[in-house]
Amino acid sequence: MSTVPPTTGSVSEADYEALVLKLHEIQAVKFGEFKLKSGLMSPVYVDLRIIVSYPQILHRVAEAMWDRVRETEFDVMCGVPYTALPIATCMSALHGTPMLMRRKEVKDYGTKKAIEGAFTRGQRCLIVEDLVTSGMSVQETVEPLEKEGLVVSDVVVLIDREQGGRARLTYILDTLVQHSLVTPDVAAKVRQFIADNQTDKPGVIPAAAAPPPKPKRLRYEERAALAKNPLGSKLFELMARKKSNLSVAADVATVEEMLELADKVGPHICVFKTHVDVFDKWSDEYAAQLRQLAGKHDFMIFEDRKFADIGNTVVMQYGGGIYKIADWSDITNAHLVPGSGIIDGLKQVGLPKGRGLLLLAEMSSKGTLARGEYTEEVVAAAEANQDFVMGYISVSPSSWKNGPGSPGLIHMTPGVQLSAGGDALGQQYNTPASVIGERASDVIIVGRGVIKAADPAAAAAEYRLAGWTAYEQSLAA
Ligand code: 5BU
Repeated sequence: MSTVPPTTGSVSEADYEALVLKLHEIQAVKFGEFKLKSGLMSPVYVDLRIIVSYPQILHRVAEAMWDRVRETEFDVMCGVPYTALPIATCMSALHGTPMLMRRKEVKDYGTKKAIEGAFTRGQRCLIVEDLVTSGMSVQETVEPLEKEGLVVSDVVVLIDREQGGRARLTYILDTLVQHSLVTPDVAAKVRQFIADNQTDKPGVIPAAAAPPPKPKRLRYEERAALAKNPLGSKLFELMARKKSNLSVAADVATVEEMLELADKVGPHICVFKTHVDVFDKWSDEYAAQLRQLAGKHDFMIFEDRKFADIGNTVVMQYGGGIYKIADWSDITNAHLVPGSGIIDGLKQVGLPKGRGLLLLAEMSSKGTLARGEYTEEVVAAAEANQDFVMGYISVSPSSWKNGPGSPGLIHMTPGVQLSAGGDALGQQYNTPASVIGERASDVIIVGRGVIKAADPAAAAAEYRLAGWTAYEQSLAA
């Protein structure tokens, strides 16, 4: 009995069988004694480079692979150089999904780009590979893509040497034996070889198949116990108690509008975010009124001040001036551009008052420089200062080198609307499902999606449900 790869779409079992026969005919699959790159002697050799000379076979291969991913969601695709490049190009041209290319050697002149093509950070990328043996070349492609902020969602592979794939080597073997193109002796030898070198990988393998498996997502209440900053711990508890991971950004012009908004959306949010310097006026009295609403509706206040100066200056900016932010705002945030002195300065003022700090690890805006090694430095600083740093402003923590990091640190993500897109000044939006589910953030920060709605309370309820559903679903995944 042959092991038939399950079909879901337009490519039938007969099509697969015909494709195997064609691959054998053009010697893309050969039997004999071959030395693999790893040094291992193999009774079978697969070399798909030849398919560029057979456009009809290339077309069939592309369609067979597309068939495997038609249910998968991705925005762009990238072929692993070199053999899978024509396959990916063909899939792209046939189905209208844009393609990217990874340079094998990054040139030290010219544009120095590791990834060629048009893309935006946070887009989901499908990797196309012809043959997987160890996963090494896939991993070499995943890394530069993730460095550019792309989210590698899946990898589609034509032939998986190590079995378990939908287009398994064993399937190829069975088909060829049936057609008397391979003798049972050779087939037995190859089967033994596969059995001796077996691992289990499906035809569409998650990108995480090469790196270690993702740890299971913890509930907010479990994370409350792991947070080292007391306010961070309280925020996780509040979110679990209130069943909300929504923060509303109160970017309105007057204090009256801000207070009215806080009263309206208060029941639905965990955090109310302000830019105090956009309001028409400010006083201790308004601060007290906002705090009173925070108590009434059980939310925290986050002044999105984005401090960015030396320690000595931020001490004055945070604790003093007209705004006296540390007196009324539970949470504030800072860039790490000045170095870790900024954390020390803010900590001096905020820690005795029970406040918490978010470090800006990434930003939602187009062309942000907060990425790559900078983000890694921010992560190291946050991990090292967990007494005061409660978490991050982040966009795609799931694509960071070590994922979202310590579970006691919270991730809050701006640039959220119910449909993806952006504004005319570089803001980029992702959906709640993408931010919480795929990007592994914890809190969605929504401004105009709520405040510009005809009914901000109803809009907040809708975002709250979307954010919470995404969280519940990611726990179950
Ligand atoms: P919007 O109306 O949902 O686009 O508002 C987003 C809010 O989040 C707004 O107050 C910004 O200042 C804030 N924000 C952001 O959009 N992107 C960032 O990277 C950071 C803050 Br940090």
